[in-house]
Amino acid sequence: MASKNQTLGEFIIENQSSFKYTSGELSRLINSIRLAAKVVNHEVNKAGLVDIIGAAGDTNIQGEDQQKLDVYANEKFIQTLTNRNIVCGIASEEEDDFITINSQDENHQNKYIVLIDPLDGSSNIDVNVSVGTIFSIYRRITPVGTPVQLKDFLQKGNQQVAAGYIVYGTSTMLVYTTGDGVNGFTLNPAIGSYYLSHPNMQFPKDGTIYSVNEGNYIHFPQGIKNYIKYCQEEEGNRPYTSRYIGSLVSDFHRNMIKGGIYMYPKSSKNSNGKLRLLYECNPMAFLAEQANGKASDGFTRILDIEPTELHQRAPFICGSKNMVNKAEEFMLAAK
Ligand code: AHM
Ligand code: MG
Repeated sequence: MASKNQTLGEFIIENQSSFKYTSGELSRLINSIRLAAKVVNHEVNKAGLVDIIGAAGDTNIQGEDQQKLDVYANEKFIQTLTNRNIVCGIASEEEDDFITINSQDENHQNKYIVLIDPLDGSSNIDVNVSVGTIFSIYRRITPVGTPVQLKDFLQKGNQQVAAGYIVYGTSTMLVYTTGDGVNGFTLNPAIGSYYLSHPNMQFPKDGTIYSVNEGNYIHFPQGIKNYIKYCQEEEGNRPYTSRYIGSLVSDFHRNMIKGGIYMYPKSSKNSNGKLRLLYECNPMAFLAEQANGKASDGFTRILDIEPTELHQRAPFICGSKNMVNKAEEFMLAAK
């Protein structure tokens, strides 16, 4: 039984048997993400000291080159997942191609692949605004013991076995699902452990927050323009509140707790929007559905989209079910 003073480590062990493929491998995988996240968190927290300890591109006191935080986070996650030998492949928003692990070793039996956006919203770092890490886990479809192939990574989102994010905010939280609801853990930095602080997270069915970069309004499809006007009309619980951090993880996290909708639609400038289907939309869509919310590209369920390339983009509308349904109605009406 989940209790609020439970650590993430205890929670993983206790819930391992409720996962449909009980090999312990997935638990070990989530454990390594938790570990890498702690290291990245430590670095992100120091970002404000950049004038004192040196900016990216400088050399620090040990003679090491200072890295940009997104490059650092990318390396940390890849290193941790590779060194612990628990995955057979990794794809990252920061890498052009996927990484094959242990392709030389015929004995390696690893079944899982990870897709990761190591530091999402990184333009917010310099101004001390929350950023996040997003991860998505699948079972490979090619035979165990052979090198992974592109098709292992191009699975539909509905095949995910786990997904989650870390939000480096006023506190650091790890929120994840293995297909059995969504649980949130808060890092106690004094002890270095994550504690279950938000068991069984749920999107309220309705909400009063809309999150969209309205600066792009002129470029949006008519359906989105109409929906934004609807959000701003005076009627019932409207006008809604506008809140846009520009960090997907933080906007999503707030909307899941308070009730709201996040939109990154296509525009006349970007025909598929900005967000990446595999690293951003799919994991957030899986979390949303597991938390009783909804995610759509305006017409189609995100998790049913057939990926064709690693860095593919998709329009993304995600949040409280009734709000996403309403936005879809507007999209359909203006089609
Ligand atoms: P990134 O992967 O380059 O950080 O871009 C993703 C981020 C999201 O976190 C955020 O919601 C969005 O880009 C903001 O984009 P914009 O500045 O165009 O509104
Ligand atoms: Mg990103």
